[in-house]
Amino acid sequence: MAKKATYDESSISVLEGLEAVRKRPGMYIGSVTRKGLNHLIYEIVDNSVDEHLAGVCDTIWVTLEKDGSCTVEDNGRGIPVGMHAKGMSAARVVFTTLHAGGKFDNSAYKTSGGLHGVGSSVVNALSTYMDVEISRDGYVHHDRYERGNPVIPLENGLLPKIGKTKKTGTKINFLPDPEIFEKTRFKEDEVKSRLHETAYLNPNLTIVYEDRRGEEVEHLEYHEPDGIIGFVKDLNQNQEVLHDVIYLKGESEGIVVEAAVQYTNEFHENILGFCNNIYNSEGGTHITGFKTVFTTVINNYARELGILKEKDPNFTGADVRNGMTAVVSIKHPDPRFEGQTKTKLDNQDADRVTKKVVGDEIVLFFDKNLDTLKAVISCAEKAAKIRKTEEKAKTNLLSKQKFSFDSNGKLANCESRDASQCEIFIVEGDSAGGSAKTARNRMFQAILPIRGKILNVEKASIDKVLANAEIKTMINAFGCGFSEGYGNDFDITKLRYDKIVIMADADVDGAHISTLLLTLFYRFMPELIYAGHVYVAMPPLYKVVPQKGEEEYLYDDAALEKYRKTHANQKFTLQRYKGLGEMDADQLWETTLNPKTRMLKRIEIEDSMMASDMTALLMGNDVLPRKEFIYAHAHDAEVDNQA
Ligand code: 0RA
Repeated sequence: MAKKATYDESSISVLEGLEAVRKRPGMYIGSVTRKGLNHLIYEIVDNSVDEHLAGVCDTIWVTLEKDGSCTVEDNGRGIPVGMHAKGMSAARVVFTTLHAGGKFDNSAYKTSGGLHGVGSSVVNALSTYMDVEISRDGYVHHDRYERGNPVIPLENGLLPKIGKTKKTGTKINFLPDPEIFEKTRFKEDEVKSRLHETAYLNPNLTIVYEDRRGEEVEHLEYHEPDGIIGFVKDLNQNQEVLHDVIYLKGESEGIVVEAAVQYTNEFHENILGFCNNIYNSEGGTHITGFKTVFTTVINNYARELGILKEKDPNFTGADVRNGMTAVVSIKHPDPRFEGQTKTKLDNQDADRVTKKVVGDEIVLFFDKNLDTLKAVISCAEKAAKIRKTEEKAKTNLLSKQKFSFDSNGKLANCESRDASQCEIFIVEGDSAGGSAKTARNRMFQAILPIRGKILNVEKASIDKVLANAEIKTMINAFGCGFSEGYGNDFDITKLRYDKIVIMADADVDGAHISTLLLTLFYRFMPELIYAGHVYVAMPPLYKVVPQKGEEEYLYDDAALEKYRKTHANQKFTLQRYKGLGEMDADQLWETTLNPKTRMLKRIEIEDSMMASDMTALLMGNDVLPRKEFIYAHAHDAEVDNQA
């Protein structure tokens, strides 16, 4: 599979380990989708962050280059270049050996992040080329690899020197290999969000980001001296906050625990966990410890203050976390992770220590800050009240309407009950809904027309949301229930459709409807989005029929512009579609329903930082950013190639 690069006899052939990485890249970086692609950058940046944690590096430069490569440079000590026991420069050993708990596992190479330079060899194996410049001991040392193979001859086992310097540091430039990755364009929003996160977690670090790929260079500097306090403030920036950020820090059993907490008057929680500065998207023992102790402490106070009477049941954990935004960051000498993606912390001592540190510190804090305590308890009271209403509404909803497709008048369901084949289209407007019902393949395509604007779930209370006829119909049709911060009854295995497709016009109203639906899904059925079941249909704006040649659908004005240029001397008729309602059944089938010819964009949420930004956007009162979001986001998402 790997093409052999041409290289000189004195160089070392690809080590078996790197071949293994190329054969099963997913095992080393999670996936070969764009998520895995961005991961290459983080692997390299994390090594530089380790150098920062060792106290010898204060700036990291990350540049997305014009040729599609990425450069990561730091002003640390520089990777050691001297002779290694393996008989070659230590730097080359770092880039060509997999460090799965092996040779480098000694204290000289180990800092709090783990093994130093780990991951560099994986990135090397998956890059068309990797170019390395190490400034150390007065010289710039150079090395270069192609698909993991060294292509520079060593000089007495050492790297050639290509210049003199007084500085120290490491500069790594690599180009992801299109033989490995489905897409090789780094996704800038996700990279920026991750780098910003890294800056919050390392308050003394500056990260300079530059994107040189476009016509204009984008230059940003991330420096967050307030650390995780600033992180929480920024997560809450568009929300009404109820108090200043609470900051806690302590140490026990050699584990340092740090947390920042702030409540808003929103009906949801957002708790992010980090271990050794790495984000744990699935949480883990530090997060469960944090949640447990918070619940205990708040219930204790509520009883002490007489807010909960003897006969009252305790607040649930979800009640207590209603409105909470928190960042929990621990430093652990020996982190262990569970799960496929290794993003869930597994150390039992992290649970115990987080409970102890947060428990002790939060009591010290609340004893001195009664107003904040009362604000927090009143959030829990509000949540408990809503939870009770919700429990009632849910019982009604499920008992009266359980899986009763026919009673949902408007839903034209499909015949197949094989969920993996089925699709449901949520169509704006009755007339488009009517055409869609005629046009569809009734075997596997269901149509649910919705009228006008559904309720904005961010603004409405839960009982109102559940009373809304269209929302009820949707929840019933999908079949998996819904979840909210107050108990999770969502069961994705019951989902009746593999694809949930939002079908709205390509205008402002259409964008608004899409936004409202996405908000609904994100709030009440987020797993649908995370598992990639939610799509937006992309109906074309134009159809061109040339006198000779094939007719074509064009999806935006840019495409039309391009068509006009490339068909300058040809005659063609142009049809503009004003909306879905204007297409006849055949056109609708061809452009938005037929899996062979339609364009669908999958909605993706890369990480909680982005998700949180997204919520702010969706919740905010400004219409423009929301509209921009929908268009920008749909643009970034994957095109679903069915054919
Ligand atoms: C091994 C040992 C030392 C530093 C590094 C590796 C190192 C690795 C990377 C990866 C990116 N930037 C880096 N900077 C340094 C310690 C060297 C010493 O003690 O001088």
